[in-house]
Amino acid sequence: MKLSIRLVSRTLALAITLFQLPCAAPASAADEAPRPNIVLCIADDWGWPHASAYGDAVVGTATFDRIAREGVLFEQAFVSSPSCTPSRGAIITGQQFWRLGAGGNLHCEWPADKFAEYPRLLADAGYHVGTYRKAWGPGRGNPAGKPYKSVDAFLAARPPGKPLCFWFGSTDPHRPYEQGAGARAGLELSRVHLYPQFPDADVVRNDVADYYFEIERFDHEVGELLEKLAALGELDNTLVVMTSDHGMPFPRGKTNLYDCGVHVPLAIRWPARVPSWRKLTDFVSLTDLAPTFLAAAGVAVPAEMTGRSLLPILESDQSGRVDPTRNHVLVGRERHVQAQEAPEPGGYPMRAVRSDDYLYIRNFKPERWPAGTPDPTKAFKPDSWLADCDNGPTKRYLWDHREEPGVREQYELCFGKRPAEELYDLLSDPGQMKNVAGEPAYAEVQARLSNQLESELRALGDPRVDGGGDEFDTYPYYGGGGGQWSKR
Ligand SMILES: [Ca+2]
Repeated sequence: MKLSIRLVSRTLALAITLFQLPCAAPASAADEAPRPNIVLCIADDWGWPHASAYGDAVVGTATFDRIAREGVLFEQAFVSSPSCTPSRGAIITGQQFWRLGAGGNLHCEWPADKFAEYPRLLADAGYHVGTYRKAWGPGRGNPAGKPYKSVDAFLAARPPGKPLCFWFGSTDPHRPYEQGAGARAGLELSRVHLYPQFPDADVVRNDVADYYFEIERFDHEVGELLEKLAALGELDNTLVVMTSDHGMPFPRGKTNLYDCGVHVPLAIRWPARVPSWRKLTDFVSLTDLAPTFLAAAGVAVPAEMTGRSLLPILESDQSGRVDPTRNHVLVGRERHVQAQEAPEPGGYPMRAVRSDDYLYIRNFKPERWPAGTPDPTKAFKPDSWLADCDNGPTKRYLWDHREEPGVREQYELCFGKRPAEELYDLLSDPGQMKNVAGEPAYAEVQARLSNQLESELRALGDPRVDGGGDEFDTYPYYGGGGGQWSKR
């Protein structure tokens, strides 16, 4: 009796399954849903971990925190290169900056029609594409889409029924700052985050607070943008990304491969497809954004894109390290401004691999100055020396106090020459201050990471890895003589 009941129920179950198959397979909810809007909100020089969602005690980032809370917060997001133009080119093409020819440098001419660019691919797929304020650049060209004078102007120009692909680019918190703005806004100077290479001085704390002030302004503006999308009834089917083009414009930050230069905030919200309240430790390169956007829109990802779509980890309901292969990233840099001693026009080429435990850096031209040439024989001329570090009170303080014990070491770490290889043990030295390359105890790790970096760069077509790449030093520079000190 029992057997026959079981047989009947199994037969029934099979019949029900067969009956359901034809309608279950082709039409999933995702297929029927309208295509999402794609909105990238990108700050200019906003570094990790300067958001309240990451535990910063002073800066208030209510909008970023909301995106993280209602979506996904990324703990390990990195740019391709800590310089505006190559970082943005890498985001647009989904490729590491060293693959972009002249596009790998600041103040370059964009190699038009050479690379697949996500804004153009989405326009071809029927998206209404546009930008507001700082998009790709500085440089000649515009692969990011048509610029609009305001968010409202972009929305008003949308043809009926088209999904949006919008680039909301702030120039915050790029220098220069209004000095004292942070303190006047009530930011608590005693609790601002100081990277270990910054002297603990009032002028430095004020400088960081002024940077925070601009982060808060960016965060507020992104909040206004979200309100506009909500008013249209489209916020929940919008893939919102909030991030930055690289780290903070401070010594050993921007233009450097330490975390202060390449580690950035990243939060992504898309309630229609992405489970909320999750914190991921997967390593992410911002080159992953373009394939993510294309995949979310149902557009094929070109093979030339070296980034990998984040959709699988976004759509997971897990936290922590969802994809175990996402355990490191590669970062690098070529020419920022023309900061080397005349007549040398070259940059400071370097590449690095960053994992949970180690940061390994290869400096290809260790005879050059990493932040540009200093000239201690003359009075300080901030517009001509150490030019790869943006001018500001912290840089000035390091220069003025560079002979003092304590500051001398910080100055050297920020501006002194560096060996061909650097290795930092992140478990004991998260601030990346003590280079252990060459120490016998680390010989095995150093050799392993050196080989890993070389083989991965080679696989990704990096001309530097086999002794090439000098073309990055000779591509035209359109920043002008004093122009490199304008917003960039
Ligand atoms: Ca920037």
